[in-house]
Amino acid sequence: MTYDNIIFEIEGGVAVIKINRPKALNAINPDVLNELTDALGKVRADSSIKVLVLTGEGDKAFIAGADISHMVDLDPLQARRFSNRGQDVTFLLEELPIPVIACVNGFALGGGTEFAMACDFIYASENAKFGQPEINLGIMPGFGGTQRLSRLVGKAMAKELCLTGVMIGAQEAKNIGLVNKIFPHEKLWEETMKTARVIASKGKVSTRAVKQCIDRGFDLDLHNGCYMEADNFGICMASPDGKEGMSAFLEKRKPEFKGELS
Ligand code: DAK
Repeated sequence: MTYDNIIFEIEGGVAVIKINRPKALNAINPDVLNELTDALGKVRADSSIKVLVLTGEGDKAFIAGADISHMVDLDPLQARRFSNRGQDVTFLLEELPIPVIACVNGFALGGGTEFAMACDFIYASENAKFGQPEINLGIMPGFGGTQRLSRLVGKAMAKELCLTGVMIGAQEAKNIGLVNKIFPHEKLWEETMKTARVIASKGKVSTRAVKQCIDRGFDLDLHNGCYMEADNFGICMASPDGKEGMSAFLEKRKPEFKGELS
């Protein structure tokens, strides 16, 4: 598939997907969803990719939401299908076996906040703005916003944001636990890639195990979560990367992780 609405690049072990509709502030339409689905399939299938960064093209927006000009004419069944397709993309992002960083370089509204929340963590420019403004359009979040926001920032804060539709800046988003780190706008890309490369230098078996244990364990009780952690710990210990990492420490050298399971 050729891409007209996203840019997909691989640099070392880091894949980058940029939503590429800067004139519409990277709003999401069905073409964007199709292309994202295709690119995420490629990311999943390419074992050389260790980390994914999701961002928006241009200086102004990560994603300013679902494309309102597309949504305005949808009937209820088409709207449900559009919502399902957007939600499918959030699950593809969330369930990738590699870590995904959202690099939020401007507006992340509606579907933009929702896509960012489906990533493993968010780095934001000090110009970034987050929000669930669907209520201002007479609709509601449709790409998982009511569900992921409440899990990330608590029910009361999620309700306030979804019910008022207000935009919040990067600092407030960090204060409520939505954003991990804020950078000056011109440093955001460099800092995001720095972290992406750090994670890409680790063993893929252990990065996958950490992501899965935190995600899958979150909805479990502590005992079952810890049981799953012990199983994954065993897999890491049995992997060549586990042997390599510990041998390298004892031999006082840098480890060379291969990311193989056996
Ligand atoms: N959709 C389509 N076009 C958009 C857009 C959007 N979400 N956001 C911006 N644009 C377009 C503008 O129309 C404008 O196009 P031209 O007039 O130049 O052709 C261009 O991008 C530049 O925008 P502005 O001129 O408005 O730029 P400003 O700097 O003045 O304002 C802004 C920036 C981000 C504050 C403003 O554009 C804005 O308020 N945009 C809308 C933000 C928004 O409401 N986002 C949430 C969208 S709703 C569901 C499925 C999904 C969803 C809900 C339900 N189901 C199917 C049930 C999700 C919904 C959403 O995400």
